[in-house]
Amino acid sequence: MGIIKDRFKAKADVTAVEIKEMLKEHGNKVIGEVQLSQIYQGMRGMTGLVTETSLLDAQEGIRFRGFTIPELREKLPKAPGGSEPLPEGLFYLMLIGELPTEEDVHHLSAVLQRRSHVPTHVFHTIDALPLNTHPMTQFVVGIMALQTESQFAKKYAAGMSKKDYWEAVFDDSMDLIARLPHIAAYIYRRKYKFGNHIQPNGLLDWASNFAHMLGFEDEKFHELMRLYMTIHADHEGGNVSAHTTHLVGSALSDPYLSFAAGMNGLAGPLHGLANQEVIKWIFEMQEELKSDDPTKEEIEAYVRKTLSEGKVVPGYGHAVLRQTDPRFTAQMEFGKKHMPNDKLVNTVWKVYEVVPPILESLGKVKNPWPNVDAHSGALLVHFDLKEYEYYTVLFGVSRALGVLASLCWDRALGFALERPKSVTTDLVKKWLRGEDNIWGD
Ligand code: HAX
Repeated sequence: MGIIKDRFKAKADVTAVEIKEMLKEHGNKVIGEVQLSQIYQGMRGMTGLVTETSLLDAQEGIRFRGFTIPELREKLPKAPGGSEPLPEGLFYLMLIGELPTEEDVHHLSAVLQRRSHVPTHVFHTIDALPLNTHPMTQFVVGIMALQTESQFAKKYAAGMSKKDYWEAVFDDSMDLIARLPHIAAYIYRRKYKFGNHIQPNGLLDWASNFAHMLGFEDEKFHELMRLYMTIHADHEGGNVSAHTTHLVGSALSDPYLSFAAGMNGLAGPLHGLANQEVIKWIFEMQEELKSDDPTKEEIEAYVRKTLSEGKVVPGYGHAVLRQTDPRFTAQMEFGKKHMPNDKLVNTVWKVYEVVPPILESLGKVKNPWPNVDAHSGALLVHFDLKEYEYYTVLFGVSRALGVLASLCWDRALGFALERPKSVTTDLVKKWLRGEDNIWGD
């Protein structure tokens, strides 16, 4: 077995024993309570999942295996001459639970390079779609076409022991992560660059090679991709893309099927698609105001207009976070370092000053602060990646690192088929009238 696979298995075996013992001793301990409103309103705050790779705190933001984003930017290995973390290092951390050495990260980059070949039928399948197909649809179709390569599906069909599930899921996950940048870049070049494709460069790290295949050679853009791929990778288990991947995986659907399902969730405007919505909203504002440098007063009026039309302000609010998203802050720091005078980036910062008090004044928005999607588009536009319908694909490539590391853990820990109980409103009404005691008194 490979070095990373051995280390992962050793860690997972220890955790599996710990969980078994914990459940033997404490399995019937009660965790919190569920209110009626929670089952009608998106299960907010209801603990119902175990996800080992990261944990979200409402005030502090995300921690990956205990490390905050500023800590990761400091501690994870960098590319030569670079100052942003290599996302391979974050994947290692999520998978193994320990910070990698530079050597570990080089090894992982090389493993991903070796596994990165994409069979031609995948590109042919994407080519069969009309050019105006949304990039996220093309991405999901590409992932589905790649499912022919699933080791898990082949081994399961041939008859695989339960104890070997984890290994096939591990191999599929590594293959998928290795191949996604090529598929994603192919979609970009197909849709926006007249099908003028760029071959991978085997000497580059995973994110840098992705930037290269997209057609961007500015080293600062490669740095941005390393940061982007790191900060978008994971946000604990309950968000739509992570939860969907986990849920579908629990039916023993292979990693290709599970990840494609998760990506369909990421493509929703309340989730990952918000990154395209933000920049679209700003472009529309610029057009309406006939200005590429709107004042705070002009932005305020535009925000109020958006709300009065019954729309959300994209990039603001969160189901769990109650502060400025540290992923927003990391991107703001990148902007201050590399492009402090960019007008669009400055508009994003002005929006940041204007929107929170307005949302707060509505009295119903639980979190008036920006999330990850409020910033990313402006940085991409700075480097001339203006095709905002493509942005969620970038998010999706990054998200693979977290949700697939989690899927490896799910199978290594033998997690069960997910199947919560649902009820009807009729039954709830009967319970409220005391005619049914489904939840006791
Ligand atoms: N603009 C206007 N109204 C907002 C709002 C915003 N940015 N955020 C929340 N609200 C409204 C909700 O629509 C809801 O209104 P109604 O009661 O009239 O339905 C009310 O405030 C309460 O919502 P909430 O409890 O604060 O927020 P939710 O947990 O229900 O939803 C969302 C969280 C992220 C979906 C929400 O804040 C939103 O729609 N934001 C804009 C879209 C966005 O940026 N999504 C990306 C989120 C991060 C992410 O997943 N990235 O991938």
